[in-house]
Amino acid sequence: MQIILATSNKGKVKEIRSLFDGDEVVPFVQLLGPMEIEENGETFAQNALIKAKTIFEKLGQDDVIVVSDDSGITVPLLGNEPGIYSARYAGEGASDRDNLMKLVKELGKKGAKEAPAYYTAAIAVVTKDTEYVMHGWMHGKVIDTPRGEGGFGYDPIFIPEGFDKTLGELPAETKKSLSHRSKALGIAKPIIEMLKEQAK
Ligand code: ITT
Repeated sequence: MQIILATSNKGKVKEIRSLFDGDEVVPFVQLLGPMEIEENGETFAQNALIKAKTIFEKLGQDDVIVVSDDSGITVPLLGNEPGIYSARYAGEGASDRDNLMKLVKELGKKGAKEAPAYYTAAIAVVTKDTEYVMHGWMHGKVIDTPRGEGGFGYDPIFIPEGFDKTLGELPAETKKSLSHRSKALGIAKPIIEMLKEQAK
């Protein structure tokens, strides 16, 4: 059974692929072309399900497993912003850099050079018969000066708990061993294996 990724985010595709050795994992754009999906849910879980179910329906095939990821960063000092709005914190169509700089600006308004923060990932798994959502979290802090080029999104200002470097500076393998996405996918993988077995 083919696993289709319901995401257009290249950073996510790279990380998710690195966690699925051997499995055939195909980003939906390769089959359907570019597509905007309206994410009007109120939680990460709702938005992950919206994305996976939309792609499942558009594909119109029963023999696929669709996997989606809705994720973001939450900063309690900023009233839990940007949370589910992480991709559009600086406005619709904002780039990763715009969003990161908006967060830096908001920290500045509070007179903070750093603040506790955490990433959340909701991974949805959808087939013709079932749907699942798994969550993972990574705690740490955000800082007011971007450092490093690795990762994507807010990674250059995020320092995971127990480290003194940002995810922009740390090796991809370190992020893989700690991340919200890896944790949620760690639960999703055996479920996907079970669904594949059931389909045989
Ligand atoms: P899809 O909906 O196509 O999956 P998206 O980028 O719009 O792509 P989201 O709506 O889930 O995805 O938004 C996630 C936002 O949170 C986005 O701005 C990311 O940069 C940020 N984000 C999520 N996980 C991250 C991570 O591991 N490292 C850095 N930033 C992350």
